[in-house]
Amino acid sequence: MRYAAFFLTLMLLIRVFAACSLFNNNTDATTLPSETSSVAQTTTTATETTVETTPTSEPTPTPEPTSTPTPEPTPTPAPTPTPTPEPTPTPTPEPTPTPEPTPTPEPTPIPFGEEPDQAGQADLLFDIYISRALVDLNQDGTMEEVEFIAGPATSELRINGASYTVNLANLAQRFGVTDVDRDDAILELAFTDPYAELADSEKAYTYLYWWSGTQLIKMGGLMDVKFDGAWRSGFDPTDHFDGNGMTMCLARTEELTDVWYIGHYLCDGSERKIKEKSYTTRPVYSVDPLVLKSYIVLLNNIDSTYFTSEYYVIWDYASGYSTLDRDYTDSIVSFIPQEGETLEVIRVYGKYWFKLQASDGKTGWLKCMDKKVQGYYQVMGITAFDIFDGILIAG
Ligand SMILES: [Ca+2]
Ligand SMILES: [Ca+2]
Repeated sequence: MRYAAFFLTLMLLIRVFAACSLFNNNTDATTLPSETSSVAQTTTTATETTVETTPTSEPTPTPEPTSTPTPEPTPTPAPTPTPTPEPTPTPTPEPTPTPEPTPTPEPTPIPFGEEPDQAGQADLLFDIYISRALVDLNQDGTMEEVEFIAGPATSELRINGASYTVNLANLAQRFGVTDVDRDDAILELAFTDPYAELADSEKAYTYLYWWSGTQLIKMGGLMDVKFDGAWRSGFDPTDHFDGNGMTMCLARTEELTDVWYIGHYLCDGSERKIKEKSYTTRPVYSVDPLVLKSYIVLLNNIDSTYFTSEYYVIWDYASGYSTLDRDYTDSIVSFIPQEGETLEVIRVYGKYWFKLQASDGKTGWLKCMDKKVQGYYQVMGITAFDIFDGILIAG
């Protein structure tokens, strides 16, 4: 069998060789493919039948390399953009101003007025001068030249050269300019007593004046208002002026007994005289107590109506009021303190009204003018001395 196969193969090779030669020499190629084809078919058949082919083992596929997963890169955080600082603008240097030529100094006129000692506070004017002030007294926009010359009997005030007499003796060579009421077009002049060592019973005064344009008009005196010499350091104008028309100063009443208090005053009338405006206030110094010689009706209210004739029954010792209990009260009567009781002045209302307090705290008002207790004086003809012991008579 092996020889036969070899022989057949050899024969086949020969035929193939011969066919190739024929093909090379034959120009007519039309018939050859079919022959070649049949030979090829034959050969193929033979090969299939005779050749055991050792199956070629397929190459072992190269294992794909296990790919190590590339770690995903950790995203780098985007850097926060640093803001670019804005450039500081370089200031354009301003041109150095050309210095103005120094004017030839004119001779400075000597001012008429002094630089005042400004004793006022906030918007309260109180300027203190020794002798000369340049000030707009009538607030018309034009300054007045004011000159003050203190004298032993009277003093002189000159305003724009016109002379006025200040009819006060022994004033200090010093004066103030103030504004009692900011709402009127007037400034006031204040002349004052000279500094001195005073006894307790002596009080220095300051006197207010104003200028009408043609006249120098006196308004009145203010007790214990003083700003000359060593008094200046203790002087506070706000204690005495509120700038709204009111002046305030120490006051004294001796209508019943000796009582000191702070009085309030307003400008009154065309001449603007200061006039007391009554209000209820405490005495500033302690008042010696009064002792009743007989009972007295004290009132609930400050009201002068009760001294008219229709109320006379209240003040008549022969009336029913004399029989009422001490603690009796009605719309008019506060209480009826009795003989021997001690009463203290705890309030005043102006010069004439006094609020008295008994030792048990009960209080009531009476009116007294020139030691005449109102009501009792009109009806009974008696005075404060007939009703009270302990009235202090100022020396
Ligand atoms: Ca003026
Ligand atoms: Ca004024």
